[in-house]
Amino acid sequence: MTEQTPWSLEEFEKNLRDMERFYHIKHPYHVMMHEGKLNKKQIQGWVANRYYYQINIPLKDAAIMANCPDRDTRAQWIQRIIDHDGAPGDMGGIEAWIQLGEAVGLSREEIISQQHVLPGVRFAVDAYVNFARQANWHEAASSSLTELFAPKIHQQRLDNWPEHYPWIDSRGFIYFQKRLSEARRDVEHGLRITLDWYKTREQQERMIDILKFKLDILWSMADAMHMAYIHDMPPYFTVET
Ligand code: AHQ
Repeated sequence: MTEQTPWSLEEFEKNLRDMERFYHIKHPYHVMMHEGKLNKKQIQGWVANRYYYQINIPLKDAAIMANCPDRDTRAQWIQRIIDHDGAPGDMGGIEAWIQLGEAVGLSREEIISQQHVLPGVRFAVDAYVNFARQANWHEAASSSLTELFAPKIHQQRLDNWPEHYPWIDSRGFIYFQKRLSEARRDVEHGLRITLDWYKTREQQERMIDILKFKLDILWSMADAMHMAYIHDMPPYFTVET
């Protein structure tokens, strides 16, 4: 088979951005959320489950740093851990997420206990962290590029939650506001690493597959929540306890 011609940088970036069609903004759970069709339990379920994703992002980013020998990359990447874990004068995204949980009526203890985390959500998040631990650090770094599409979904929440969910204390929106700028900055760095690293057509197509793997993670998390909170079919719902 003849070696296929690599995509130009413009083609490669376009093909990455075209993966937006698989983004979880299209998942019925998120569509119902943005249309104001979720009830309090369904919003609480989403916040309580996404907490598990949020506390694992710093572990994922630390795994990437542990595998990355390049000092300049690490000096930039470390900001992602600080954004979530916090620093003097900045409560951090995990604390902001707990505040979102309290704003939707969950207690701090309930959120931190992970008692609501569904097996399907846990498996998807753990798959992401384990991928970051085992993969080449460039591939793990590239997998964060689903955030190319994240500002839009954060902005949608800021735009329509106050109208659709007036019972949610606006303190809870701090997280989404934070991510708007952080995601844009992270994507700039992640895109640069990605466009510089994948040279052959085979490597470029591997990157598209990696991005699809991460999109599958986000979609699968929403699937687990949809079964449990929309169809009222949580794991073992048929089992007599
Ligand atoms: O709140 C999110 C976040 O901190 C991150 C980190 C980044 C990564 O490293 O994979 N991805 C991500 C995402 C966050 N929020 C999601 C949402 O829909 O609220 C979107 C998600 C992403 O697109 O990967």
